[in-house]
Amino acid sequence: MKKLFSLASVLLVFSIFSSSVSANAASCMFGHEYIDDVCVYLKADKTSVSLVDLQKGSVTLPVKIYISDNTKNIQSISAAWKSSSEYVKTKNLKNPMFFTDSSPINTYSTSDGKSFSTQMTPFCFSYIDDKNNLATLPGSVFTVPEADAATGISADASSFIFRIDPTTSNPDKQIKNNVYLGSKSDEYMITEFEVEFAQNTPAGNYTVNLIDYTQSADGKTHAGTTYCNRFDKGVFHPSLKSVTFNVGFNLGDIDNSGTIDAGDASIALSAYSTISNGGSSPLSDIQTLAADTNYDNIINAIDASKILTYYSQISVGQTPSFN
Ligand SMILES: [Ca+2]
Ligand SMILES: [Ca+2]
Repeated sequence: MKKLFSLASVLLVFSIFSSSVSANAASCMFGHEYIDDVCVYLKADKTSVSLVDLQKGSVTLPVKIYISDNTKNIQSISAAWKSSSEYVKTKNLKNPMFFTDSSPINTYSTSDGKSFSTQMTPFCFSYIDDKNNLATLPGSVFTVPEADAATGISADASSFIFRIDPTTSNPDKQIKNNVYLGSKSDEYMITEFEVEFAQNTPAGNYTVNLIDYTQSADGKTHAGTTYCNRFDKGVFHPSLKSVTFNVGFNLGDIDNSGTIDAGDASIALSAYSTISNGGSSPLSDIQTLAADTNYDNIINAIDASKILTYYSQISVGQTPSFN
């Protein structure tokens, strides 16, 4: 691990995160490291869009951003994402810390049995104070573009930064060992946005990708999804997990019966057998999309196995996902 303790870099990191969102792009000029201890991922409860629904107009689905963090040393995190499809727009990014005097006070409980009240959206970088109210770690959320002052929402969703304020009076407690809301870092999201599918979206797979670190042609670097910790001031690259939506079919439900079960696994295996013996695929284009559960454009035993696993998890009351 490269240690970057020079005063210059320390000051530079501080000034960048203290100034503005757009300046964050410059933070990549010093020290980058890819590690697996942190994963930033996108998750949607609903990942399929029916063509019947699209006939009535555009369809919007919520997406949440989570962080799985084994380091507990994160001081700031930036995430950026995009869809490469002209039919898919990301919008309505929420600042989870935003509320107004008229925002309702809601009560929630964590998986470890604590309850709390808040006018904010419960999110991972927050904690329950001694009055059982939700409080945020001393820090700020920056959304790009800037959130509307009246709603806390950015109309176009493309990226955000959450930064824990390093000037807090009690930085050790807050930063050296981040206490996430709930029992783990991803019990609660960082924040959320929406994905809108245009009315004329054709059947197919559509991925909203978290953007990794990129380097431009002129050699200047740009931050994508990165984080900094409090100790060596490097910029780290978490592993990323994007989310794929299925338009016009339900992944795994090859026979379009409305359920994913052993029959679908059997169809995938049978198609694989036919294809591998030199025959042409018995599956329609839509069925092929539904059968390719790992998105590698091949229908084989892996897909059948994933469908069976999904079915067995559903059967015992779990909520599995192919994503
Ligand atoms: Ca089925
Ligand atoms: Ca496959």
